[in-house]
Amino acid sequence: MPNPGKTFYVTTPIYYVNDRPHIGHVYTTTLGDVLARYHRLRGDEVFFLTGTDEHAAKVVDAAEERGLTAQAWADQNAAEFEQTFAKLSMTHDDFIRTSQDRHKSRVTQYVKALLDSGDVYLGDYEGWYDAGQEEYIPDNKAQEYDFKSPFNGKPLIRKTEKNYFFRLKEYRQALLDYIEANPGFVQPDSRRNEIIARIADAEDTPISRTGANDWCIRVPGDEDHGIYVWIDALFNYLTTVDTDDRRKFWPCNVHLIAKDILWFHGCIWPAMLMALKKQPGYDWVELPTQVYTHSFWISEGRKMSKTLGNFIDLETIDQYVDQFSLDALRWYLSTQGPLGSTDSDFAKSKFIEVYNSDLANTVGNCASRVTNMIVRYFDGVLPSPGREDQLAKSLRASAEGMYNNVNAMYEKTAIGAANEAALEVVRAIDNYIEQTQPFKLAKDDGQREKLGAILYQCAEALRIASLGLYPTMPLKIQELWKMIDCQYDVENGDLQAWTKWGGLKPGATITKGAVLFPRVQKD
Ligand code: ME8
Repeated sequence: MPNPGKTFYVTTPIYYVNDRPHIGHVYTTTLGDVLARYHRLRGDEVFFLTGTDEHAAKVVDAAEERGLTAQAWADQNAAEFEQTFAKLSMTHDDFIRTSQDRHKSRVTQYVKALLDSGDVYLGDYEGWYDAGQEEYIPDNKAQEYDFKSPFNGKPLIRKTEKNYFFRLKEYRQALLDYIEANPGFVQPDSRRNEIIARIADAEDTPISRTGANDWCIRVPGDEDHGIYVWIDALFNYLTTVDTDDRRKFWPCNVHLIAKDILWFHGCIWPAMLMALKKQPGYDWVELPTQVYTHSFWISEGRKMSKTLGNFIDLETIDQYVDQFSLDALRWYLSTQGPLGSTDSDFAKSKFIEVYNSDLANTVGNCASRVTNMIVRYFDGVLPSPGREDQLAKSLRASAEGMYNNVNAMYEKTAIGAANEAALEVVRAIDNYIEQTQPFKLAKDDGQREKLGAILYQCAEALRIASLGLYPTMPLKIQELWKMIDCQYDVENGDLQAWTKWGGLKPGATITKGAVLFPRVQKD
């Protein structure tokens, strides 16, 4: 392993089991998968976590409506998330469910430690609650929202109850100092500014609910209170790796989330970790390196909604995979998605445009051209590189520069830009072919050596580009590797060494293979 001791831990939110998986869940998990694959390819030891958030009050209601126990309903729906992610070739290393004992016992320990230290205390709550989001809303925010949920428009509920509170207010300054000292902690920058503004008036926050039924983790030592679902849920990131063989993965490198849950991840979560870290036995609990907050997918220009019928659900996702391939879907999500602070539109016409221009006409076309010419002119035996002229040198420089460019982008979670940096190399090959016109040289026997050198350079640059594209398009790139006689141990990679010029050896067997991305007509 080229990066001994270097670990990379990436998480997605754990999804509510009441919903069926949709494009939003698939999006965040795809981003996690791309990062995980990239870091494995680099040689890091990776832990990629996703899962389900199960102790929401609405789970009990939904189960009752169906005459099921909450556990049975959660089992059924968690299985759907697991099956969906398996079908989409996600490579998570674990799938945490908050109803599992391994999670419940650890959460009980953490909350006990916070009760013992006085960071959690019993008090009275009177205020607003967004039942759909399972979220307590401060008075000023409730007013701003006109007492309706900003997410589903339903009226906020007035709650008066005895609650355990976390002393969030005491951590205000420490949080602000931490965020200032670590500008990469909340990304992108616009979200960092948003969270700084909100932390400035953070109040102590409820972490329990009363009237709890059996569907919760109890507050230790108090049978009347269940731990508030959000507090239970946030701890998943820690419970899953709080074992002797996994503690090395902490602190988490990237928590991937969307803007709807920034408050919990950018404020409450780090504050709870700060509190826990002070307790005996928890000095290893550092803060996560980054909370990366993407925006939302909308669909065909409008907010996704079941009533509008523009929801990108599992059936629609399947159709895209059948028509364009899974890797094409991953490409669209990774390069056109809402990684920044604006929402992105999932629209069929745009999908086809991007598919044709990036995949059919660029990656796929370049792979076909290069392999076809080597098969046609050299019987599929890779020729020798020969001498490099100026044009060849510049192609080589583009390929050799890719690793640093791609790496710098992945370090910033700029997944779209990382893909663009790899695609640049493919474009450089296309340019090189336009400039050197190998199909013309092929007509002249006296130019065989030159023709061979050009095709070697194209194939070698294509190999390097393919490594940069692999994390996003693992299946198609593996097909391409078969065509150019390459094999890589992608689980234990050495990307830096593999992207050095000269990996392809003259004499290698090049085959045509199937067209990677057939062109699609816009109808
Ligand atoms: O909030 N576009 O779960 P959840 C992009 N259980 N991403 C979207 C999206 C959209 N339109 N809609 C949803 C919860 N997502 C809690 C999390 S974590 C400790 C607990 C994605 O099922 C995005 O990642 O409502 C968002 O943050 C997440 O799904 C919310 O999933």
